Amino acid sequence: MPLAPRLPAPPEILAVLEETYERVLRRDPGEGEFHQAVHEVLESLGPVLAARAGLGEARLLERLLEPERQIMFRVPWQDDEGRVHVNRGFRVEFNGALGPYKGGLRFHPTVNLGIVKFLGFEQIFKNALTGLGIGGGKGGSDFDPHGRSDEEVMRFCQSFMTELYRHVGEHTDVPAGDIGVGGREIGYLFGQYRRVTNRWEAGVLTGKGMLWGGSAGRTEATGYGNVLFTAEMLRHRGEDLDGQQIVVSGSGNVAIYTIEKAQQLGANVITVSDSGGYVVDDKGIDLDLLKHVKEVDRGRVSDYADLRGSSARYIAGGRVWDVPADIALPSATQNELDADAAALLVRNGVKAVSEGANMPTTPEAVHIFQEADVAFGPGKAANAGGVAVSALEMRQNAARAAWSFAQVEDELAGIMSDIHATCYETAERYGAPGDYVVGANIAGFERVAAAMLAQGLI
Ligand code: NDP
Ligand code: 2IT
Repeated sequence: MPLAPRLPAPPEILAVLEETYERVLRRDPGEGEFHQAVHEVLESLGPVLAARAGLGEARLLERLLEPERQIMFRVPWQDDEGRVHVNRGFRVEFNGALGPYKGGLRFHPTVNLGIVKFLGFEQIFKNALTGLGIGGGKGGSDFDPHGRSDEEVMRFCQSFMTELYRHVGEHTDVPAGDIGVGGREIGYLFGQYRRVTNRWEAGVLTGKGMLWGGSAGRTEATGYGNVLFTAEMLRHRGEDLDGQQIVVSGSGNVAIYTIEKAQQLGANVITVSDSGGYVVDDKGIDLDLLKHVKEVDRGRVSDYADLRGSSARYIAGGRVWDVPADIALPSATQNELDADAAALLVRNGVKAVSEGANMPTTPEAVHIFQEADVAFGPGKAANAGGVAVSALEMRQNAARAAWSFAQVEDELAGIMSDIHATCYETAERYGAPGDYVVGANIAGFERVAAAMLAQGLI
């Protein structure tokens, strides 16, 4: 896809952006999601490069697009029947200019180097926007935890950490959860790190249990943060969440706590989904039931529909975007909301779309929303609450302190409001009022670029 710059810039700058993108396509073939994430950022950067000629001489874009370090390793493990499996492990330490590499681990069969690089690249800008001194990284494995026993997941995590421990550390690289990695997996990973290093190094992972160094509010942070970001976007348009009808996709960590905060603020959330299909609940999602099905039983949204009674219907294979709503909060995975879905949401009167997941909206769909003047919150701003509270967890670990839930929630609200203001003001400054995509990309880039230039050619 050719670049379609979002902002005007001199032809020689646009040529540099084109060349940079071509180079990525040539040097990193087959990494479609990474290309997509790079494409979106480059489209925003024209005027920034034009204003600062030194960036070109420093080859800053080329350096930014080349991870500082990429680690791939074998993860052998045995299932409960004694069969041997061999998975692939990844950690991409993308950019450490602002602090230790920070970003989650994803366990999902679709994980490959291109996916980890797209996620790590997004994380650089997201983490910069938090203002909390964290660099960008991401990791994971093509291991599929679905249907695996606790013992199998434990053996996998132990094998994964038996290699990963060499590369991580509280001052080096601090992983956390993402798809397929939650409190259970972080526990097994932390146990193995402690065992092989013989160190109590709480700050090496975030998302830990509350008894052993975890932060209050980390579980809730991503979903809560996205709802707070959505509320800020609405406030700038003279609206709030009270009484709004919301469709949420996914039914994991991000989706569940998105629903919780949206309900607290008076909204009516009527859908959840997983890779099998979706549920519409006319009475609004029963959160206690959803948490029981997903967090206790590790079940499916179809189980929720079975247990909920007549208000809920399960539609196998469908998508939540078919359900009319005021607000859509995609919270499952990348590219789950395409142009057809966006056009339908717009026809049905959607006012705001905010990304709980990373890159869930295709570029064509983003375009459709923005053309229709729908408030659009890009993930690198809207879902930054999770990694922000991870940084607060690191801060508590360094001080051997434990903050209350209320204190963390208060900090999170301040951080999300600051991120919103930064994106909003940056977009205005560059002549694109209301364009949070431009605001997030430029504001994130400016911080990382300034730190990279100050630290010299490394
Ligand atoms: P979980 O594993 O808790 O939940 C993931 C949910 O998304 C499940 O309902 C899952 O359904 C669904 N899903 C995953 N992959 C697919 C797919 N290929 N097609 C359809 N549905 C899918 O993950 P999280 O809630 O933690 O993460 C969700 C998204 O939010 C991801 O994009 C992640 O990168 C992003 N994110 C997460 C943060 C965090 O703190 N956890 C922070 C910021 C962003 P099924 O069980 O059927 O696979
Ligand atoms: O995408 C993300 O920001 C995360 N999965 C959370 C990363 C973290 O380090 O908490």
